Amino acid sequence: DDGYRLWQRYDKIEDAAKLNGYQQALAEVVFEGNSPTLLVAQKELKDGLSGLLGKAVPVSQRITQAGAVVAGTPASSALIKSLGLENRLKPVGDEGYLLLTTDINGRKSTVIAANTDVGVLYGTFHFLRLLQTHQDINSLSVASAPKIKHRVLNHWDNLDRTVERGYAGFSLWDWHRLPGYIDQRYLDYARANASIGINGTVLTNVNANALVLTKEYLVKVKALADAFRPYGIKVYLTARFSAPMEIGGMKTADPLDPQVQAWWKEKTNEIYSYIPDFGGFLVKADSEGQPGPHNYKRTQADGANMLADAVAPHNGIVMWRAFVYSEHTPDDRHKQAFNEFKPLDGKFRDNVLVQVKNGAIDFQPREPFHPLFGAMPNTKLMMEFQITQEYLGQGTNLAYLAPLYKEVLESDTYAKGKGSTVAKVVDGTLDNNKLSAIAGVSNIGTDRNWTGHQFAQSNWYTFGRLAWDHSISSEEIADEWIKMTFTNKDKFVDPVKTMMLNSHEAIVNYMTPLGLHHLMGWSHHYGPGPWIKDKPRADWTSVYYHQADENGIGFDRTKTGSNAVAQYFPPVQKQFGNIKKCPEKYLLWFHHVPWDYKTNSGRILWDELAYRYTAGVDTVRQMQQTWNTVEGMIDEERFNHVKMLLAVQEQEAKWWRDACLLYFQTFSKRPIPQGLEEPEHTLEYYMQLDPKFVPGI
Ligand code: BDP
Repeated sequence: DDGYRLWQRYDKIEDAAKLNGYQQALAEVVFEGNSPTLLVAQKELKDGLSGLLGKAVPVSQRITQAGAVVAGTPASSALIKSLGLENRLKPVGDEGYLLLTTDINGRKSTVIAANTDVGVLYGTFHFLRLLQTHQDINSLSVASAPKIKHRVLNHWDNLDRTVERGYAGFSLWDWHRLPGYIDQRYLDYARANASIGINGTVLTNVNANALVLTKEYLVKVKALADAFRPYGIKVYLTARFSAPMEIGGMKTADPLDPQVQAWWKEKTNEIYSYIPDFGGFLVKADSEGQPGPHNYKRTQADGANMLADAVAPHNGIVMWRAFVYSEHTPDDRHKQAFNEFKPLDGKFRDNVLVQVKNGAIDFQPREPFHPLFGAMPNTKLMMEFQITQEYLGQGTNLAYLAPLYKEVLESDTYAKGKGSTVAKVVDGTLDNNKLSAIAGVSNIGTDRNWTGHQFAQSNWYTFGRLAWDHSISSEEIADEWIKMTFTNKDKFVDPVKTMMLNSHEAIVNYMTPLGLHHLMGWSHHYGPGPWIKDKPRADWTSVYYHQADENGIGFDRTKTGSNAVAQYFPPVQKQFGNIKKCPEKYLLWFHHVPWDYKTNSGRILWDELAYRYTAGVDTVRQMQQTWNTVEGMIDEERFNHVKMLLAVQEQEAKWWRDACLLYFQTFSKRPIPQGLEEPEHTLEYYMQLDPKFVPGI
């Protein structure tokens, strides 16, 4: 089994009692209506039930026996309309659904009802998930609606099909064969997204190429949009700020120039002529070499509003990234986005969302939440998570990311007093915004199993599930995913769940424990590079972030240092800014701490660092042992795939530990604590493994 089917496996249920119960309860599918979306839902239900129950389940237009699964909207189905569900349907809105067990003319039936066709599709996937995870379906009374409106994947895909920070092959979008050739994979992709409620996809890299906005490409984009539409997925594009010059022949891209504004309006109208439900634009401006309003001494709001005005007549949105920082600004990189955006609060149009990364630096294994969350009450802020594992071991490491996402979403900003969580900022409830969004930088590519590492599928799954409902726990999501992806057997589910739940912390430990960050190899970000220094940009080096010297280690972001803590609300400031109160996981993020500082464990900082690095490696070894115990419970191909990658991960974890400890030891001048493994090689050995570090290369 190569993993292509993701979590959408409808193999016959093995547990005989469960199977029997479901077979009794589910006899036929009753479906009226034939919109493209309803047809997709109908097929899903028929295929899903037939597969899981191991018998052909017929589809009919009306109920012929007990055990009917009736799906539809009051508009598409007279039967659903006759159930009088209006009051219950109202609160679930235009994407939610109801799953109900009810009697229809004396026959026990299951109802999947929604206000819209896509709601029916989402309800269908939920219902199938219940069966895939062996839940009781005898007295269903479920009402579900997404907490966030736009749940969007960001593909960092280039037009030449390379994927920036992609570790799972090439881009799915085969521009060469589009628009004529619709690869089955596009439909499978859309179906997988729909199954977890993802309703938007940005096809192109934030480091944008204006060519995608030319007619030649727009007809290809249209073909993709047409393929995705039945699955409830809207297409978005990245807009290169300088496009009016690059493809429009203009001399400027100044957002306040009426001709530039007119160009974007016309371009946008053209896009909508191909794709009437085009979602809008995502923009990276004034960051890492991308052009932007700064080039014309304009603000981020000027830039965003120009595009917002162009898409507004079509109900489009603009997702304007807050990832703006510059090597010419002497200030701590942590502070720059806040300083740039906070003064613009209230200046953005209604259809602009400012897209903020979860932390202020850059998708590190762990970051405290970005101080912009809660700080712009008059602006819609959306979350950007990274699903692809740029800084989390890339294609070889098993990292289940629900705990990372949850930690950020549950962080309290104190913007409006206690309980003002990041999640409430993002879902719009804190500031009463109807327009809300969340983005995940995709980890999907042409690899047969889509994500490279089999377990990386769980992060795609998690992103969708949390985008729909951020209150679901990491445990629940892992539980569902394991059961759907592998098996329901407890002997597999329980240990593998533990392994997943520990995996993120393990990586934090062996890469960047105690709040360390950005120690990865230069530019590629693979493997340890704590020694990186003397590069054209200080804020792309490691020494900038760890600040190790013979007194101690860590970035002082308190009053005595960069004072980035001042960007948080006072209760948070007081916590992060006080070395005694700062959660140890963020210690070196906010404080420069002496080597002999006593940590919570009673050990001095240097020893604690060594223990954490070692604990990370040990956890990976435990993961290997756990995995070995499940041999034979699943197919050999996926078992071996994971086993081999865990072995690679163990090597890499050790590499990280040994390299970092040896390097930091040159400052701490203390021995590796007794009882802990000595590093395998010398520091010089590890340094020369990173060819980019060798002077002259
Ligand atoms: C960094 C990546 C870089 C991206 C950038 C971004 O290293 O490839 O272009 O973020 O988010 O994490 O724009």
